[in-house]
Amino acid sequence: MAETTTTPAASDRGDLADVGVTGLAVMGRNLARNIARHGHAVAVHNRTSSRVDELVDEHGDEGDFRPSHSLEDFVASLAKPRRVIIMVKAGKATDAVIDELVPLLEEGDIVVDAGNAHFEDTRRRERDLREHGLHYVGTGVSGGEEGALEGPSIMPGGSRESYDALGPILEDIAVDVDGTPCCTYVGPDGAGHFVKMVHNGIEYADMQLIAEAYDLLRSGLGMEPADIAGVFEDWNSGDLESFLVEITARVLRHTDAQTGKPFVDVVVDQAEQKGTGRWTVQSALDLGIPVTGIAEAVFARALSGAAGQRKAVLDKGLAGPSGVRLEGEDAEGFVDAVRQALYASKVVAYAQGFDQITAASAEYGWGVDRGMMATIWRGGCIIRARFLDRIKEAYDADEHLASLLLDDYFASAVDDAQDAWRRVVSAAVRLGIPAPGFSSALAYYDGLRRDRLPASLVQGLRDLFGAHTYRRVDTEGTFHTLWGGDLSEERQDTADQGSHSPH
Ligand code: NBP
Repeated sequence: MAETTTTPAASDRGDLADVGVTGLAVMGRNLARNIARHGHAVAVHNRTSSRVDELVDEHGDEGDFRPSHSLEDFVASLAKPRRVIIMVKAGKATDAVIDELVPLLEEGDIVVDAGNAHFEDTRRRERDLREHGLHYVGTGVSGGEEGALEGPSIMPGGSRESYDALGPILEDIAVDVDGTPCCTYVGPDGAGHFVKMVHNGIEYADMQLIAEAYDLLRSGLGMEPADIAGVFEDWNSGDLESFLVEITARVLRHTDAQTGKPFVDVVVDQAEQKGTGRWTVQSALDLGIPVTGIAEAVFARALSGAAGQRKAVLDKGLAGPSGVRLEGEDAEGFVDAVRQALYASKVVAYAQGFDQITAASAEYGWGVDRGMMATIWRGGCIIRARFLDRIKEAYDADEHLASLLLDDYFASAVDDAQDAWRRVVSAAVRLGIPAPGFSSALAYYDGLRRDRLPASLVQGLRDLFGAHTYRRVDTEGTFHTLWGGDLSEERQDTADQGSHSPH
């Protein structure tokens, strides 16, 4: 990691701090330590003062910390333009801190929100602060508490000018992969938080696919968790090499000390969520981008959490295969087929996530460089993976690539995997093992490559019941058939589409 920065040392600037962090819970505290460890003087503040003292008491020897017990002192201790990183609970707390900060700042100062804000909140805050002559930098930070300390992946939005002043410090503290920091300017206003949100959505999809692979091996082949751990370890030395595959092996190998059972068998099977996956899907619905992998992952968590409903169904019993396993020829090579299905489904989930970034970038005028996003996700963050190098190469080769699935490498990787993928999805259906991620990814792939889709029938139905009109394959224009009359067709050049019922 580079130790150099364009920022003059604090001592050269009247002994003022280079940057400040307010909000010293687990993330802010570790981020401040990371900044200090890289030789930057960092002012630290927290609403509850004891956190400031704890940080300095426990880690004061790691670098140059400037503790403040009031926001006024905190702001006064910063060199200009002031760089203030807010690391508090996303939502109202962020607004509260901004409201307190703004009157203390001067034109040209930079306010960084490094929490997990919704990108629309970031857009609103950026607009508001711009009116005060302040730069507002909504920044995605990935990697959890360990990443914040050791080197996260950082996704800053906001003005280019603010990045010029802030980027060197952020690039210093970000993790470095092959000599490149996992931090780059993402784009104006909400771009950084948007990209972080989609990153989290992809993380949901990735984890769901991994969970399905585990379930298929366990329920379909009767393998034990420790043996499946070995399979994931093996997979981690190939194309699937990634942080999530690596930690899957660790979790599956873990035995509960109290009971001696596999750890996964003593954990309640209800996955929780903090909301960024749901936000990703909500945004995708608004943008009209099918992110089926992420959506299935969010819904699978919701289904797992529907405890009362699941118990009622279990008590009554619903018909379907259960406890059936693959045997003989059916079981042969199934482990490797699951590996291939996982890889192909993962390609689809990432392709969809990048489609969403593409659509939002066009909608909001962000100009996001997709290859650079793959680059800065290679380290620090939860979805770090070998695979991201391939995505970067794909966008480097064609910056206008319409879908990752069209890149030569991914097209042939999915082609190679598709027999296995179909075999795994068929087996899941036959055995009654839910594999929504695998099967929806395959359905998406098949939908995308179809010459004709049954959407033409949907259009016909919409025209019949709602006079929503349709276009023809052979003529320009918009048409409506007189379904209640003589079935003749009318051209509707000024068609009032959707005026009858909103379907
Ligand atoms: P939390 O999300 O638990 O927030 C606690 C911090 O917010 C404390 O410093 C607290 O001050 C402060 N705070 C609150 Br709550 N209300 C406040 C208010 N009205 N005014 C001023 N300060 C207020 O902390 P975290 O887990 O460190 O996460 C920080 C941000 O980073 C969040 O946005 C989170 O989503 C994001 N993030 C977290 C992770 C992770 O792995 N935890 C990963 C990536 C991003 P107090 O000490 O006085 O109560």
